Amino acid sequence: MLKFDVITVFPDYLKPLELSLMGKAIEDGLISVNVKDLRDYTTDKHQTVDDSPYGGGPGMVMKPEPWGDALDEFATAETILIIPTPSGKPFTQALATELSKEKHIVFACGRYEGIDSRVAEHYKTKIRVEEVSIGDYVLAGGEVAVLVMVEAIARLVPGVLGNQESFADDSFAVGAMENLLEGPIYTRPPVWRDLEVPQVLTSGDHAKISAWKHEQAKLRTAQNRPDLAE
Ligand code: 6GU
Repeated sequence: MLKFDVITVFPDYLKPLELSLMGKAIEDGLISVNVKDLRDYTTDKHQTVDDSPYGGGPGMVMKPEPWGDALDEFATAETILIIPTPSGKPFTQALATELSKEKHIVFACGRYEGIDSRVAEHYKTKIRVEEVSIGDYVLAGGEVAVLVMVEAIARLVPGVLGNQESFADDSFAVGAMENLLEGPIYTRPPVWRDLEVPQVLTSGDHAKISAWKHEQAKLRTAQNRPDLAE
């Protein structure tokens, strides 16, 4: 059982995790997802979570005190704290695989310009803390990044996917097809709008099919991700 806790000022943003594959994994007791409102840890009448940045600059910074009170409640010695931020290290399939083997992951969702840096600094002295980005673009807050990360991590938990082979040849899967994008895929009918399924796939020659798939994966990688192609 992998437990996810998500702390956010927009709990409803995480509702999609109740659906589909994630909803089924929760129902099956393979993962749990608990969402907590950061404002429950404020002490003033207006439930203030942000303030202007020291040193000037645009926007607002999330105050450390509510985060400290919330994280003290959720973090144990076994917890990995993930802080989504565009200035974090890249979220990759390798990191997702590593995190899928953990017991407890807490996500601290920043809004505005982010969370006072002392929060990460403090918890780094106590537990494993990772500041993580899902890509080179800027979102309005960490919530959507958490949807992405929870789904990527949870589908790697044994039993979440019906067929354990379903992720063996994912693009980026650590192992056989490392750093190759998946090539094209087909199903019935054999001809659709004059387009035929590549004949090799109906040949029954599994060695030939394997070689073709690998070739296609290399072509697609060169086309779409020249940075990955050697
Ligand atoms: Cl994790 N958070 C935000 N706010 N923006 C992002 C991101 C995370 N990853 C890429 N852009």
